[in-house]
Amino acid sequence: MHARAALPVLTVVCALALAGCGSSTSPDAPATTSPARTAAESITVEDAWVKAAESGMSAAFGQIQNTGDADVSVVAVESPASPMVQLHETVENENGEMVMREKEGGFTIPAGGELTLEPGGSHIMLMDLVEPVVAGDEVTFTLTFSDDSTLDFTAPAKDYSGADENYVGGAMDMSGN
Ligand SMILES: [Cu+2]
Repeated sequence: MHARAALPVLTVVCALALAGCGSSTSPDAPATTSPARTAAESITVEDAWVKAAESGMSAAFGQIQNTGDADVSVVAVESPASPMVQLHETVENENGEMVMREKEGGFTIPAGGELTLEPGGSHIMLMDLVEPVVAGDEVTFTLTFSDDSTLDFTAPAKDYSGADENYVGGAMDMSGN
């Protein structure tokens, strides 16, 4: 009786899934192409701070720096500290008073330059604080740029007895007489 050792046929399928770096057929791209940078990648925010306030409005300040080679526009800003946050500028009205209002088109930071947000000037306006902002608190902001990229930054709160410009917004005119 023949004992035939049935050798199983090992069908080893070497399914080596295209490991490693695939064949990167370098397309003859012109040498001028550089990786596209988002606006957010060009921006840093320095020395940010928020004015401590019990309720109502407050404002954030700091330096927005643009290290890129193209102008950058901040078109919107959000913060968990207020359901409405605006980009404000301060201008002189016809009566010679300094008033603040929403900056049309947002903030522009020139290529290689910076924009200073400061009391009496441009600032980020918290329109309606959800809770008191106390000195030492950290308030987070998210800037949105014109290319839809975003940048988060955190600003500590501090006591400051200024930045009380009148707001000349339509629906929320706070100038009590
Ligand atoms: Cu304001």
